[in-house]
Amino acid sequence: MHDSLAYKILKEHLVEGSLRKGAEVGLRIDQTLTQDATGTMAYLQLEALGINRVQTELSVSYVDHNTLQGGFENADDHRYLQTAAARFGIWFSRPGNGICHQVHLERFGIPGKTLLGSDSHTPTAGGLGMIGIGAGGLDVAVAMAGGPFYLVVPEVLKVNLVGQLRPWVGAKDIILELLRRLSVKGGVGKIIEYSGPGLEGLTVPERATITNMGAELGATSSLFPSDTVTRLFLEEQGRGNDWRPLEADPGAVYDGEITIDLARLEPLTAEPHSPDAVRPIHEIEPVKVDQVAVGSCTNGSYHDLRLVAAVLKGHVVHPGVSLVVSPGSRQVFMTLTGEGVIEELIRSGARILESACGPCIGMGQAPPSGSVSVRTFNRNFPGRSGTPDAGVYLTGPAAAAAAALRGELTDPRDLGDYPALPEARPPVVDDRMIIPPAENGRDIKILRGPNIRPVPLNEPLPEKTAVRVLLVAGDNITTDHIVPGGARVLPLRSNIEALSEYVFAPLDPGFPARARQYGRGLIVAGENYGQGSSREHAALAPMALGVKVVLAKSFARIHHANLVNFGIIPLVFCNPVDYENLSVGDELLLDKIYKQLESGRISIERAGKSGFIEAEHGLSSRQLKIIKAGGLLNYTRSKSGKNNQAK
Ligand code: MIC
Ligand code: SF4
Repeated sequence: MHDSLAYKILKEHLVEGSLRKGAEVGLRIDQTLTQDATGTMAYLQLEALGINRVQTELSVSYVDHNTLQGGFENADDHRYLQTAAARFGIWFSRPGNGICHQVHLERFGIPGKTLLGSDSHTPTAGGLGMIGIGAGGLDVAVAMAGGPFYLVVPEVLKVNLVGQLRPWVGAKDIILELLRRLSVKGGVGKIIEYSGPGLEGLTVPERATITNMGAELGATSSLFPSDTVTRLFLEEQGRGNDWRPLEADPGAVYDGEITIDLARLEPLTAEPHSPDAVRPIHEIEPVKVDQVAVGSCTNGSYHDLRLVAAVLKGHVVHPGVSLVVSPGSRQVFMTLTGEGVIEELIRSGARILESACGPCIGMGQAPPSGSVSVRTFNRNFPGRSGTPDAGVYLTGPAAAAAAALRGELTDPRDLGDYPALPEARPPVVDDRMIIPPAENGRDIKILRGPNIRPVPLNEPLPEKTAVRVLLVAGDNITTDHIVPGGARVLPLRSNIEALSEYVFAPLDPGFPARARQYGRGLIVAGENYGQGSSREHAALAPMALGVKVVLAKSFARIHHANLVNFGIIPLVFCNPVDYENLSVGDELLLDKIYKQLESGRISIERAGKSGFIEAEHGLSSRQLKIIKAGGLLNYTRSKSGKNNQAK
């Protein structure tokens, strides 16, 4: 056999279909994770599936996104999640315990296993040699109920790392280099597998920085082998028994190969407003910086934060800069506290936040109007920081610290010698903020607040319908455009009706009113529609506004699956020039839809105009059944004979 590591793990988990590139397969999922912003919908749907206890080896519910409690909504959601976890046999990581991906890496990830998470950065776990995949909450609910996860078999791209990083250059620069070369679409339909002599020098948290941002490449997953570095990491976590060595077969066959010479990398940054707008920092004209934010699931590790502290040591941040630091987990926080690093950061003027996503998703710390924020995070989409006209630069921790010191975007090499860091301490392992599942949850009452509303269901697909064009959007539309984050909108994640008022708010605030006025609607979009997060709300909320079809040049994987799950037909232009001929308000007719869907192609008639728009869908027969039923919940319930409305 000449299998890549990715295919070896996939083969071990195959329950339906055969591992042929482009075919749909069903995979057994060993572990799941959810976070609070997507978790409430996931567990409402799990309830609707009518199971008693999760069927996975391990499922964890994290609270890390909606941690500012400006009203009752987020706190009610946390209480709902805690009681739902107890009811269904799920581990519960309490608010304050850290960001799901960081905590999962530390406490639960196991090489060779599969992890499905209702968060697009679930592939972070690939730093440990496991296949982590991001998905919508409903797919995760189905996996918790013991169902397979369906996936189009990806290609495997090998990234060969050679040479050694130079001082001041870090793991973030490796993944930014890949984004520079491949773009935010470059990983679509691919698993990225790292190998080569450069691996040895990368710790598990550094590897996790790289696998984390594979999501920004659009990749299905990213994967490192499980080697001695992995073993040492797990041993430090007191989990040496979870280790098993894993690597690709000798002579493994790949669909493509890229080599990165680590010794040639320089400190890089992604300029506003896309993670692939990457340039070497030293080539950029001076940029005044107003805010620096360190943390997130990309760079919130012990090593990242102590490097920032070491660079700042003995200085106070530039008077024009507000520096905010959020440790990725309580473990990171406590280890740094024991070493005195948190005190050093405070001395240097850092504002210490709790271990959570915080500013990364606009949950507080929105920067000033028209300002520049330098962040060690993974996304810099417009408006995501909470300030519509702010510009976010993504960097590694060294460059973030340099910007905090100098008040302008700075190549950290300009600071002189790399700081001497004391020997790293072992992590403080303390799981008391993680509540294990109850033996028997049957009698546990799930507590719901008034903002937690039933999941809306779609109508079954009609045979014939007229729809009107609601929006003509460009390329690379993100889920942050469709359903924005931020402290104002995120608390509405459990209430789709209220949330739908914000659909496309950053692009076109008139969208919800127009959708209601038009009735059934269609969205026209360019390439890579729905890139970014896994939030199924970006399908659910438009569905609630009557969107029936999205007609695009191409789709991002997770969003495409979410559209199908909620009965919205994702169609692709056969002839992309048709995109130019569509305008808001155009009326389109879809007739004999069932028959047309079976054929794989659909002709859409333009009311009052001659000629048809030809589109195709590439959906599997399983997906077609879901679309016809008006979504996966309807489909699953009709199969099991349960037809009452989801509660
Ligand atoms: C994100 O980084 O965009 C999020 C917030 O973590 C999302 C999940 C969500 O929208 O709740 C993601 O990446 O999937
Ligand atoms: Fe949280 Fe940001 Fe990571 Fe999303 S990308 S999980 S918001 S830290």
